[in-house]
Amino acid sequence: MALATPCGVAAIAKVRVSGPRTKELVQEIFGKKEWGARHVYHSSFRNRQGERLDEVCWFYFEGEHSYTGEDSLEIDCHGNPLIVQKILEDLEFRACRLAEPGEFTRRAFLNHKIDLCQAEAVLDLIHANNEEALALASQQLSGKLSRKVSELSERLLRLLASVEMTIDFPSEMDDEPKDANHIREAIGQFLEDIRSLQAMQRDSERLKRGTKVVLIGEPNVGKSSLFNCLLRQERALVNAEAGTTRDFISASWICSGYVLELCDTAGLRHPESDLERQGIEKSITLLKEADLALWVVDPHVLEKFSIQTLQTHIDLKRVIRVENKSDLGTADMPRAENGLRTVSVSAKTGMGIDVLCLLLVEKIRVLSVHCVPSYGINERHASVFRRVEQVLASSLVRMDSADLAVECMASDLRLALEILGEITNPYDQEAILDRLFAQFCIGK
Ligand SMILES: Nc1nc2c(ncn2[C@@H]2O[C@H](COP(=O)(O)OP(=O)(O)O)[C@@H](O)[C@H]2O)c(=O)[nH]1
Ligand SMILES: [Mg+2]
Repeated sequence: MALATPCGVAAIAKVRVSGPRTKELVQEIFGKKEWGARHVYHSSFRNRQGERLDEVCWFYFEGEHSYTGEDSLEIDCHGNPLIVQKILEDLEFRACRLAEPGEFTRRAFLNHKIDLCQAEAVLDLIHANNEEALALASQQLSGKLSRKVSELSERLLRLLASVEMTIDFPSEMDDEPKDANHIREAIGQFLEDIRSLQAMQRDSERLKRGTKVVLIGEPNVGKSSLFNCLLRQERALVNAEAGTTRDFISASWICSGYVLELCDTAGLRHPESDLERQGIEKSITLLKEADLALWVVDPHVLEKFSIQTLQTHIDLKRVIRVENKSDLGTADMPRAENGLRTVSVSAKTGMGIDVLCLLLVEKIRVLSVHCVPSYGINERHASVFRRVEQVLASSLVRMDSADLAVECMASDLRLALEILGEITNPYDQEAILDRLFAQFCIGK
């Protein structure tokens, strides 16, 4: 049993119970002899002493039709933490145990309701903070990656069958070189496919953590002012004195539905103190890790920080040049050449901020369009693919140097198949399950 909704005051709180004794529990608590599965019932929840704890709605799910694959009960009570506590205490008296984090999903996996990459997708679905990540997690939960893996396994099985034919009926294989070529080609194609799956890991992870946008530029150009203006709150200190921002500050910012991580950094100049030097080093590190950078400049002041320096840290395609302080009038300073997207804004009056947001969204879309993975590949999947790749690539090399017996080829293919299966059904199950479900909340 567990509370499945967040702790705290809310309209409704949901308590979940799962396990073989659920039926007895429903009889005991609600005093019913018969009830239908997946129907809503309205009853008083009375504790063992007969004291009414709340008016609740409850649902019963039978065996394989439940989330966990076992008989389960969901109780919707009023969202008062005190009521929830009393209900949980009463259930404990009735010999229920509090669930571990992710235990409901773990049971769903153990009862074959979902496979492991679908269980991972449940976690991704709950934590997705942008549309693409949500769509990806939802597809994964419906079994998209699982289907891909079974298609890949099918291909390996077919290859194994043709290799085994060669072993069993060597005399009938009058066309042997053609057959070897076919196997070689099929393995080559297979390797290409799993390499492209591995390459989807980087973008899958960007989607999960959100796009990182870094404000970079010389001191006093108005980076912190822009940071506050975009977030619509006074988060960063703003001062006419140069070198105000020493440490970087980051905040979550939702821009046209995209969840971004916006970072304000220390201004780039020759540092006047050790502390400022450390701040500047951190700015450069952040710039290198950034998905996008807003290069803030004050066009009324001669620039010392050059575009060439910028280019050594980030691809200019990922940069927008923001000319700030436009409320002070147009400036005569030369604009950056090189086709950088430029926008004129005033962090003070808010002028041009809408255009900047549009440009930013356009950049994010470009990143999204070119970099939306078809499958959500996490580190565990990528490492399985890497191991499959190693086995098959070495097989191919030995096949080319003609020192690979067909029997060995067959055993390599069997090994690759076994490893591939770990995506949906891991070999070292307990350890992997413990690691995965520790990231879940209690009640999921
Ligand atoms: N007129 C004008 N002043 C600004 C604008 N943005 C920032 N400032 C001023 O420029 C100075 C430096 O701003 P700050 O945000 O601390 O710059 P940072 O060092 O780049 O973070 C402050 O005095 C701000 O009030 C703007 O759009 N227009
Ligand atoms: Mg600042």
